[in-house]
Amino acid sequence: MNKKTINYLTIGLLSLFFAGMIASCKHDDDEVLTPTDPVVEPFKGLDSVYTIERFRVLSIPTQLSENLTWSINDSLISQNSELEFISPKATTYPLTLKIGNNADAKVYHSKIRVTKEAGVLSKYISKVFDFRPAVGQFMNEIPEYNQGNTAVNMLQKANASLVGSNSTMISLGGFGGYVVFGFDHTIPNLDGRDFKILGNAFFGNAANDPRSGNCEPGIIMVAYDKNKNGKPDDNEWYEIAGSEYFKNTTVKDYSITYMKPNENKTPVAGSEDWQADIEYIKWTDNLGNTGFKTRNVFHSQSYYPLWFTDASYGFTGTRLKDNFYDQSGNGSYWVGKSYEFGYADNAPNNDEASNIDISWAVDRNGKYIKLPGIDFVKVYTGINQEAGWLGEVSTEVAGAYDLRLK
Ligand SMILES: [Ca+2]
Ligand SMILES: [Ca+2]
Ligand SMILES: [Ca+2]
Repeated sequence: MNKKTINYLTIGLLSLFFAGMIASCKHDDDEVLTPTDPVVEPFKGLDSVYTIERFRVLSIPTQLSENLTWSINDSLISQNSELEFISPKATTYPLTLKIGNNADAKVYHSKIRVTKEAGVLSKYISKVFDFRPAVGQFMNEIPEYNQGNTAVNMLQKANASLVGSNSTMISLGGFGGYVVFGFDHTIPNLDGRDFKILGNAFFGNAANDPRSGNCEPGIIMVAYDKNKNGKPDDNEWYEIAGSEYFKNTTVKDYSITYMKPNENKTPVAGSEDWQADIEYIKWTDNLGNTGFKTRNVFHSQSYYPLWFTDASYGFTGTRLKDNFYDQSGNGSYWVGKSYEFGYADNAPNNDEASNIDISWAVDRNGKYIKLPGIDFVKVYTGINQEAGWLGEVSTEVAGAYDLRLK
């Protein structure tokens, strides 16, 4: 290699280097400037055909403010400026869009071709995004905490528990404790109930009310991945308005704070001279109440998530009326009443009450919102109650599945 060649090479490499720098600068600019939502062209009529896989949402934005009527055959399917269409069936639908009112309405025709998906879809949970439990008697046990585990490790364990068809149970602890999970497709919102959340609820054989027993209702929130970025964003969440939502016994925006306990202030948990610790974990709420989560004789490990290092932590959400009561009158037989519909871990897994209709979703003002489907679910414990010797009421989640994907 002569000197000239080396010079050319150097210049070439330098040019590449600068080109690379420019490219990377440009890339950075792009990242800053890229809008979250795609730019929408002005409406120029419908395409002759749209193609989408089943269990995916097809969006046809028009940006029009006139009266719109989207229909398939004779069925009206939407009156929004943006059509969001999803189908569980691979078939072709004739689509009609009518713009404006009767006499001078413009009518456009198209087709939506729904194809079978390329890969294999799972009807079960595909990913757990977040796990932040409250304090409770199953804390650090399901899933199991090992010395040195971090929040990342515990999230992996929640994934190992909940993903797929062989899911096992995790406990969310007392009020507010939550888990967030998602699916590998959009669960369509069709007529009736669309998905099921599994728990460990059962009705008591000796309960006077046949729909009472081990029912520990959890609030359900749902999110449709509107911006299609593969994760739930804050503005995509809606609460499922269960049977108690509109009652004045339900407290919205209830906040609770749990204080880390001094594990050494009583005799060693489980030892001979140890009694149930009735002043174990102090809590305060935004209504001015304060109380203690007790430690019972059945569970001697710490009830405070040991991977949380803060001296206190808290939650805000919808609080349901206490549902456990002492049927025996002497403290020996406590049962929890199942609420009618719309909660997790509130009825046996084979009961219709464990199935959820996406149409029950409401916005922050309690107004029903029509979602085409959902990609993510959040469940949190909706009760703040100590049920005698049973301890705190805590929602368990043991999986979930799409009722539409067969
Ligand atoms: Ca539905
Ligand atoms: Ca999103
Ligand atoms: Ca339970």
